[in-house]
Amino acid sequence: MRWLRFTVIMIPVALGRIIFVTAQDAPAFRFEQVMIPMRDGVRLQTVILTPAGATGPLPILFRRTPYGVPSTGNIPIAGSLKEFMRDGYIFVVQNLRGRFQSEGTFELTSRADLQNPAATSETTDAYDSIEWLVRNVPNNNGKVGIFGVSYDGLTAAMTLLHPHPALKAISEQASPADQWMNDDDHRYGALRESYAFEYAVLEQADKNANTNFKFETYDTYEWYLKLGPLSNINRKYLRESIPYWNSIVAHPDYDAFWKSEAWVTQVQGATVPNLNVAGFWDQEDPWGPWEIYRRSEQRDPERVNHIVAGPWFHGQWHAPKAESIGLIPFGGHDTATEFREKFEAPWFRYWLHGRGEKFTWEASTFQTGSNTWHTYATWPPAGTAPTKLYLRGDGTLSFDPPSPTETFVRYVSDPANPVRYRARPISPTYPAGDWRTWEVADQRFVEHRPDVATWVSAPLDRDLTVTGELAADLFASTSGTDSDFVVKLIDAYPDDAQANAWKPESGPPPGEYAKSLNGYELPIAMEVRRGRYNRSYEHPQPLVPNEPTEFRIPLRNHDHVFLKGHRVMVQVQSTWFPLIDRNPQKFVPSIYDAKPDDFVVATQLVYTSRARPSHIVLAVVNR
Ligand code: PG9
Repeated sequence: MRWLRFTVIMIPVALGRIIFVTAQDAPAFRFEQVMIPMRDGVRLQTVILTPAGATGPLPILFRRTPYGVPSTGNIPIAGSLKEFMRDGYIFVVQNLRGRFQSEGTFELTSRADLQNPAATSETTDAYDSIEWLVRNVPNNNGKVGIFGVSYDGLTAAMTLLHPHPALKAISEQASPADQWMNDDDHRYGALRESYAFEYAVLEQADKNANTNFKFETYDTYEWYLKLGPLSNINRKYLRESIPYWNSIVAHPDYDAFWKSEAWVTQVQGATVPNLNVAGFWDQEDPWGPWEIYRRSEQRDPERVNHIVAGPWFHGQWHAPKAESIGLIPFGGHDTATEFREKFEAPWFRYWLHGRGEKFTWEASTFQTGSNTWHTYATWPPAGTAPTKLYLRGDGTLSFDPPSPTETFVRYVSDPANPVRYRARPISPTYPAGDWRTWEVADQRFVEHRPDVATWVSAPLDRDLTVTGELAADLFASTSGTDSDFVVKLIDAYPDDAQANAWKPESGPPPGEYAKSLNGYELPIAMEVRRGRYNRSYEHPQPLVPNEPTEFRIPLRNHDHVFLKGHRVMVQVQSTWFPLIDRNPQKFVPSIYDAKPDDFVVATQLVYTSRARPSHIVLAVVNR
């Protein structure tokens, strides 16, 4: 992205999200580095940035990260920092245990065993650090806020399990919540192969660095395909040197290991005011914030648990500006600045400075399609109705139920020729390239593959607004004994859509026709279901060959308007590579130990009849 290039100093907020700033002559902050002792004696490298010339006691804004802390107080003021500086905070940034100069071991874990007084976790490390900070940082006002995106957000979110009394507000942003169920590493047990592997290397290859795996080929699709079975990652490359990767392959199912990682299951209510933040096109952690929000809602008498969601890739709300994602414009809004000015800064201002208004809404979204901000008194909002959109035997989509005649759509899935998840060449995940925006990629690049089944509605005669949780209910069979089903819900733009984005008189820039929005197929929701886990996450079972089976596939929360004239589209496929590892399509005890011969071609049927009515459940507003 262009704004990457003219940056003088970068403060890593978390990988993929960076605050960009322009260096100033005089340091903006007084810089101090300390080693803060935890309850087990391990000391964590912590940087304290006090605004130069600050007068009066200030609250502390704390961020905990595995990615490295600033090394100077000469930090230019931009992004969130710009908005925060208007109110005044002492900023504290800490490396997690085992990262950079922090002592201890970085396990890349979100386990929190609060019953065991000897156990440490991100919950206890945050608690111990806040205790130290309020006692030792000069001129603090005794109030602490914690925030961050992704891993930094996880460390903020985990304070919910046992908040220090001085912790008055948090904002978890794109935090994962249960790494087997969703977000970075898996989707309901289906391994996110490229991400899980590349991220584990990034954070565990070198304590003092963020390490990008060196691929031998430019196109990682080719690399992962040539790799063959997943066991070759350790056999040929890592040789068991990356503990988190070893854990992943040792624990294919939802066992005690993953259940203890699922820290969110301990959340039973709102323990501290929390502003959850989610991106609708977050390519890493789209689910965690909603799950943290949902669990905190179980008990929130003071109404201090809120969610803000917008049209963003992972952490895009911290970019200097967010006026579009990929080719998709946001109707003239700079949604990043708007987010920070309307939500993030006022949030901490209210809870830490005691100024401004308490939020009275439950959820705020930047609704995609209509490009407008909305606030909701409840989530999902009143007035939405779960509405079934049926996949029909003739390739259409309709709100009318299908006929009783048994019909289906057939395709053949071959793990040797998997459907790519984005157009080749597929650059490595890190350092962030096309990865950030792949979730808005035009799906025409796979539409005519014979192993991608497509359904499409007639052009809409009026806007179709969907606000709330979406799902797919697929009736399907496979000739194999295990299989994946990937569902994509797509907004298919009309052929003249570009006129609405570029001014008609200017038209697309020369040579940019292929990049136009005309006929664009924009994914709104995408998810995968791994057949072996259809009945039980703990005890995978083979599918019965050719037996029609119901697969329920959650598609998460959304707020989108399919505009009049657009069409709704659904694609179903059985590979999504190398985002998701290949299912051998033959049941084996662990896919991670599958042998080359286990990978077989399978014939898939998606049923479209009244008895087996495959459909999408849309949360439709006032249709
Ligand atoms: N998505 C990254 C991550 C968070 C938590 C655990 C593992 C990975 C991140 O961007 O920080």
